[in-house]
Amino acid sequence: MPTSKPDVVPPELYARVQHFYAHQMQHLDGLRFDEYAATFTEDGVFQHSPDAEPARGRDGIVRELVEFHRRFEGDPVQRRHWFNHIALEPADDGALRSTVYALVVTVRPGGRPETAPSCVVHDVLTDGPDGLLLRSRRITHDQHF
Ligand code: SDN
Repeated sequence: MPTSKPDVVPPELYARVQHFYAHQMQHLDGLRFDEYAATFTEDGVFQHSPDAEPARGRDGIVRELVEFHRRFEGDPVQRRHWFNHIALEPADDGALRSTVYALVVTVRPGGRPETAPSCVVHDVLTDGPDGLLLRSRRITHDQHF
């Protein structure tokens, strides 16, 4: 008789995390930065690139995303962040560690999709009265290794 492994995440929680990511990344790709930032805790930390300073708090996250996206001003680009291989592990303090593969796909009108960067997302999620929220997100880029 197999014993239940303590590190196995219940399927319902796994599905909630997928649902959370789907809405969150559609906010980002739709340039709804306030909504994206609201998926973090009030004191959440977000580092989208190894060479960027971590942004702290929801206002700081919005400021960082507005600043980052200035490079696309006047450029009719659609970026989409594709998540796959969501690996969840319960942390000792009740939080949830999530490690995810992510590809950023870029398309311009009439153009072909370009895929870059290829990333790994290192998240810490909390599950409380407001549902799932990100305590921290750190993104590593494969070209830096
Ligand atoms: O929020 C993310 C991001 C993200 O915000 C990214 C940004 O620029 C703003 C979740 C998962 C992955 C990512 C990846 C990136 C890539 C990063 C740098 C770039 O596109 O050059």
